[in-house]
Amino acid sequence: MKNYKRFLITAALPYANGPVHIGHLAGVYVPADIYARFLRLKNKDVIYVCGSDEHGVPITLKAKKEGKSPQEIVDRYHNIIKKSFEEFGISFDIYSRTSSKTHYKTASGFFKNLYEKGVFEEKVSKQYYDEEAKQFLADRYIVGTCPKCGYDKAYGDQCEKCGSSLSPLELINPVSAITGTKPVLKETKHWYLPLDKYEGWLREWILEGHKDDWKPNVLGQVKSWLDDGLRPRAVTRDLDWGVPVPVEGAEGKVLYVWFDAPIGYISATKELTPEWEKYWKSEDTKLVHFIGKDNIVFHCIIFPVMLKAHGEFILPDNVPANEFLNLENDKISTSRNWAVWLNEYLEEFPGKQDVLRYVITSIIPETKDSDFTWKDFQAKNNNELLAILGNFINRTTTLINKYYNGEIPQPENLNDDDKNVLEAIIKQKELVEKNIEKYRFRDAQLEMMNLFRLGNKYLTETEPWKHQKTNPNLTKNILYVSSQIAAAGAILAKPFLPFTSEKIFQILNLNNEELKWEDIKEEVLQSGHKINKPFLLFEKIEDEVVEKQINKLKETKKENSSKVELEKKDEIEFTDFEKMNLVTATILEAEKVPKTKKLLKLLLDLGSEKRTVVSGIAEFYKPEEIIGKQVVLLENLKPRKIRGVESKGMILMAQDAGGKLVFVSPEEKINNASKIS
Ligand code: B3M
Ligand code: ZN
Repeated sequence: MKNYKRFLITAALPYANGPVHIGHLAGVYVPADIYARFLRLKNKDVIYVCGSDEHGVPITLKAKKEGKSPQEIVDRYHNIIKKSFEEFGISFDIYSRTSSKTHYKTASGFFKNLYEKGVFEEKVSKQYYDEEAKQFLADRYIVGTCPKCGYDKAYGDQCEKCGSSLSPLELINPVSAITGTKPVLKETKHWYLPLDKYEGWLREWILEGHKDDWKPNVLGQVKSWLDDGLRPRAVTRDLDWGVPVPVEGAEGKVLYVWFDAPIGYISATKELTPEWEKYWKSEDTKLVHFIGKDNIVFHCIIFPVMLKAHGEFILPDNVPANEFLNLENDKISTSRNWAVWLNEYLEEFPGKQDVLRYVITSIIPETKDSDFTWKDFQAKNNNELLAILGNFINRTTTLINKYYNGEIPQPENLNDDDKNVLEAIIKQKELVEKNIEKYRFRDAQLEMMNLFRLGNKYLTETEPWKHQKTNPNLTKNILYVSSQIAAAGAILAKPFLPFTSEKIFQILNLNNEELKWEDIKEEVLQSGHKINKPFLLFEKIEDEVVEKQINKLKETKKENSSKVELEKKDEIEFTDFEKMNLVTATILEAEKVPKTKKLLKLLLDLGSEKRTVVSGIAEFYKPEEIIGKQVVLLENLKPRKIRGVESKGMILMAQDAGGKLVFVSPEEKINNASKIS
């Protein structure tokens, strides 16, 4: 591994079109924050930069919808987002924004540099145009059916269902997102970054050079992009919100948001320090981009190509992208309001930032999607933070105050057990360190907690309160050892639980600023050091409190369900309908498909034959409650193997916008195999 002199940590710039939620924290900002805090504790030269991404279609669309200017929208959300991050202790060295002057200059200069080097291809092509809005429709301004998976709300740049990256011309039945009208094709000129020319280099740099240190999910996505073949990508757009294209003949055109946004990392660094070049242009700097999985292509392919083409900048050493966080088993969604918003959390759980940080870190979607539930939140607060960490600090410091007037006792003849516990300080420190360096923050936090777990167990087993009268030296030894765990643990906890760590320092009468990673030793507190009186670090979270949150989400589900909007589809012929053989059938048997959450295997009575069908209804129906139910079957659907079971046909279900599924059944019993027409 390379020995770097300094670290430049970036976290994806959130779009300033809405507040941030727990998914953002878990995927990007908390892991990056742990990493940055850890490096600072190790006295490394490190900067952690971020800012609001204020361009792009989601912002202009929102502005249009609300009858505001894009600037008004980004001003509002930039401030909300910035405040939430501050309150959660996300320790950016700078939180900038892409509407800043510095950014305009930097992004513009970057484009010009590539332009003058002749990097871009200039092309006139036909693009979709909305004649009513008098505007070209790029990216999210255009919606249609995904050619890859058939999802009918795919955007011009991406299908959110299957993750494919798209171009507007690939969409089936495209319509304008502004007016809903069918667009026409019109010629326009744009500048393209020839990604295809960098394919060989990307393969070598990432798939060879980083095959052992980048995460498999990241390498996998990069490989599939490269295997698909890269194409030149337009980096300009016909829009009026963004950084103007700084060349002649480009009036009315701006830089593509994904061209300017990553340059935002550079602009933010410039705003932070006049020494910004030291971070961006020296091979001694380790650049790490923290992002979510939907941003992999931009950070592993497009931005590196831009940097490479420019030539003066370093490339990322790693891009530890995370998967997605779900909420109560359902995809987090802004439009369905299915999220825990940070600003709302803080109103309802004031002072409990570390609880959320802790729970979130324990479920960072490092290798696969993970799930946040309020029950788990409550359990981790009550059974871990309070019962282990809080309890240990409280017992240790209460006893030291009670027996020694707050002075750390002088140990004498520590026994093997005591020594083993002290040695664990070093062991746990190394484990935390190793995991953080490999971007395994869940395990790192677990090992931090294990030190407190060990301390708690040690106290419970040695029972110092029992020996105070009979063998006061024994009690002294135990409390000396415990106080070392408390102090070392407080430093160890600092990257994860900054607020709690600070409180423990206060109780221990230590200076938060002065203690560093190297101070995590067998002796952190000297005998005679005077500590303060303890106060509670965590409170029990009662059932009612989390039930309130769960009910709030249930209400959201209900509201979403009642908001069903008629979805329009293209006209079909009667003969199209006739192709479908819809018949009645009765469920004879039902069982769960092993190792799946959603699937039931059903045996159906079709009159003259029996049929096996696999149906994704297990979250809504229990096998035993649907036996005997008459349903409608699409009998002639091509058979499919689902989880090893051959499924012949499909049962008709109605589904509302909240995702709820119910059977479509005949109004009264009728013979099986009766035809539906
Ligand atoms: N604005 C965030 C997103 O896709 C996007 C990141 C930019 S990082 C340069 O949600
Ligand atoms: Zn798709």
